[in-house]
Amino acid sequence: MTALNPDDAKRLAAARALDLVTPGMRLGLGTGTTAAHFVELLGLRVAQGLQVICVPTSERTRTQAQLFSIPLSTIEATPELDLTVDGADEFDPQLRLIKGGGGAHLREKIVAMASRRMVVITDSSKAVVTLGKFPLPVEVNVFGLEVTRRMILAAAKASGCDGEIRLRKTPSGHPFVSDNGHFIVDCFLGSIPDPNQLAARLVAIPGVVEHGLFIGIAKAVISAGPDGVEIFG
Ligand code: ABF
Repeated sequence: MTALNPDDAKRLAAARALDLVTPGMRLGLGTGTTAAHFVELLGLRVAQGLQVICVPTSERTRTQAQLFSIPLSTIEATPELDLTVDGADEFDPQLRLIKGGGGAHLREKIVAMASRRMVVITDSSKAVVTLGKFPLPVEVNVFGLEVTRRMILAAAKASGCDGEIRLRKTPSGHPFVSDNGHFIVDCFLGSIPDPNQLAARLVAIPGVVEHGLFIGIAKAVISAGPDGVEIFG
């Protein structure tokens, strides 16, 4: 038997999530390579006549969905969704997530929280016992960047984390700018012993627009790997 490579695993998880979609649903579409598999598979079903209306979580996903002629709406016009399917950078046994490696976590969180159900699709490499090996993304206001960065560092230390906070840059060396016009800093913490406490401290910082910890939001994680598909939650 050939081993499942990570991309096949992502597609398998996406295919499983597609089973949750029923005609007439209002869907949130995630961002990232795993979510892109879901969008593509959904597009094939739409071409066969499935009727859904979708809200994308990024301009990238909007463009991809348009290529597949998936009917789109905005979160303003469709503020209540039935299901959001999105990827993650890490998930722990309590289904707490780190998201935002793709820089889209603000819209992803708004869309997920507007949904009756948020389901995560991943390859099994994203499962961790303790969150934090993946750098935690925090979307920040451009004004006061250095002040905000220092406050994030202090919040991390007070929550038992140690590490570095770095401004995300593009390959050409410019600051990465999110779809919402903000910067992103990545918190290289190694381990986050108390994600709930860190999340509470981060939201209290004025320059923080949104952090990439998703706590109590995902209802299930569909994880695919060499041993097949596992569903948590
Ligand atoms: C989005 O895509 C993000 O929140 C997360 O950072 C990333 C996961 O990427 P991939 O599916 O490409 O591994 O869901």
